[in-house]
Amino acid sequence: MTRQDGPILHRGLVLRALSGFYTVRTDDGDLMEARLRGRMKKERQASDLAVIGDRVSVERLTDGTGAIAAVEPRERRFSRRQPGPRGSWREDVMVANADLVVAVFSCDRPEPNPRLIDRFLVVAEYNEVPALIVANKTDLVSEELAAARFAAYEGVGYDVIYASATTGRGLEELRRRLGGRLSIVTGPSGVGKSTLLNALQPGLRLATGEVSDALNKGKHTTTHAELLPVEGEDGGYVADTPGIRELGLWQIPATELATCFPEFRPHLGACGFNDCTHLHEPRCGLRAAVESGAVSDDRYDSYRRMLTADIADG
Ligand SMILES: Nc1nc2c(ncn2[C@@H]2O[C@H](COP(=O)(O)OP(=O)(O)OP(=O)(O)O)[C@@H](O)[C@H]2O)c(=O)[nH]1
Ligand SMILES: [Mg+2]
Ligand SMILES: [Zn+2]
Repeated sequence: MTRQDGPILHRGLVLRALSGFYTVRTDDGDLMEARLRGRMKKERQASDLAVIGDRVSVERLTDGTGAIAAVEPRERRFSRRQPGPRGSWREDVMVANADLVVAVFSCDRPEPNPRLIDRFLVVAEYNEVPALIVANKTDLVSEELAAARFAAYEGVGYDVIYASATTGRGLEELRRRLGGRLSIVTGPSGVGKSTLLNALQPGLRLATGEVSDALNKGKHTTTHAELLPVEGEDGGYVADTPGIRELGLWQIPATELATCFPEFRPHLGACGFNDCTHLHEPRCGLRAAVESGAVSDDRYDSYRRMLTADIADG
């Protein structure tokens, strides 16, 4: 609580942000419904307004609601590129100050798409937020098939939790990872993000939805992102988020995009050109690594597609 010639300001955390209305949990533990002060709305760009995970200063008004007077600078953010009209795009900050991205995919129903997994990992790397993969619905497939779909990511250094919200597999490990952190749970629709969180904390009662039989896709049951307190002595917050259809990438230059694939890094110094795009230049260290099998064809293919798609729509 601070007094700055006038109103008493409480510090707090934005748990929910919905069309101009924010739910703020103050450091004293109160929940407050708040709006931005008029002056702030004018000063800040639309993309820059408060998002979940933001630390804010809020004034309590006489009717009990709050007015957000300031948003503290973000230490980190997890954001993607959102397409706008006529080829324009803007930054969509999904959560501020996240220190873990939990990328959930299912072993089946829906089947995981390796190109999309790689996009999630690249966005996490680009935002400099550590990523953890959850391979959910292991109850639907054999161990061999689950490993065939996810073991390659362990090979390049990501932790993979093999889980099932149905049998409880992997839940203790997931609980341990969430404690004391601000995490975002993200991934396609229907993979079981909300079901996993309900299994961890039954009191949450988050809405969940069947996967369509005809399309083998989720039905976008979760419609807005929300930070939920993590039970347990370590505390922490976890954001359940709506399923993502496409994950827009920034126009990441080739040299930077390649470093967003951690296993590429040791090979990049061997390229003949400093600004090698690793697509067609001679003496390319990355392509040599792909040819020798040190780097997987699949991951290189993801890199190539991300780079060329970005050039095409840029
Ligand atoms: N067999 C099986 N089904 C699961 C598991 N986890 C979730 N499901 C089912 O998958 C369907 C989708 O689950 P949700 O939790 O709604 O998925 P979501 O990822 O939150 O989806 P959106 O909110 O649409 O993004 C539901 O029918 C769940 O019962 C699991 O481990 N095994
Ligand atoms: Mg959901
Ligand atoms: Zn190269």
